[in-house]
Amino acid sequence: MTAHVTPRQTAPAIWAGLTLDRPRVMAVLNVTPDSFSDGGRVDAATAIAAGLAMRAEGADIVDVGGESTRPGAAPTPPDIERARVLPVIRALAAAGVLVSVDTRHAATMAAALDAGAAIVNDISGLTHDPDAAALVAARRCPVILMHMRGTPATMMALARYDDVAAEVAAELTVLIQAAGRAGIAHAAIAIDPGFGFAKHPPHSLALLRGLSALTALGFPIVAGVSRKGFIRATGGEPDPTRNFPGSIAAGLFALSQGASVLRVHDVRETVQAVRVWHALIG
Ligand code: HH2
Repeated sequence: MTAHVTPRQTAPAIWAGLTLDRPRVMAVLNVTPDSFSDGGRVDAATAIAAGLAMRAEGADIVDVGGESTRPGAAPTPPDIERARVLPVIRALAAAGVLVSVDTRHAATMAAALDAGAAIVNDISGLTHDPDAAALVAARRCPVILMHMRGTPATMMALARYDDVAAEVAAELTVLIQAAGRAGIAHAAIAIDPGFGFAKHPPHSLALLRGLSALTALGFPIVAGVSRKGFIRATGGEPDPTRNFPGSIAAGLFALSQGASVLRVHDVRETVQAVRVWHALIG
């Protein structure tokens, strides 16, 4: 992989209207029956109440998703995905919540933006749907480009790296360049290492350790370490819902390595930890 963009010395001070002078917390709101860590929330009223509670607990962004992307997951038809997420996005946005939509499908992105979502979060880095990049460019919305290889169904067979941080940085660079060619402004872009996506636990650990390879690209970094398999494997707690201690250990480490946004399930606890961490680093 030889492509590269000219590194910017520092990430921008503002992304998605949020100043990045302090860490930001993105709350995970899965409206799915089968997400690995918190599935089973498909009822709109329950999901809306959960999203409002996350905002009250201090979340800066609520990330609404209607398709589980756990390893081996079967794809969700986009019309079912939309039926799950749109009522939730509409209600949260109407209540003033900054909403991102976690989707790989351009039609879902468009409908979610129409319903009031402000940010597109695409685990495929705008590669899954050929219409996605043009849509994001036309809407001029902030976007999270996440790294993975293959699809959730195939990704773990593609988890082979010599230098995971360098290879992820190079592959993210290709995504950034494609987004730029589609007309997406650099200021709209945040990048995400994609912990657990086409990465076995040792890869995720090495990637987190080597996060500076990504910060060197000069884009805000979103880190989704919460309840991921490498936390469960490393900390020895198989129950995803009991993985906050390991998740926050990795989350604070990610912040110290230059991440700007933590994508998390345990909002209240994370907000408290991040505030203390931020006060200490001054
Ligand atoms: N992880 C998941 C889903 N979307 N988006 C970004 N930007 N970064 C991530 O690390 C990320 C993501 C998977 O976690 P979760 O939503 O909890 O589970 P599931 O895919 O089973 O719904």
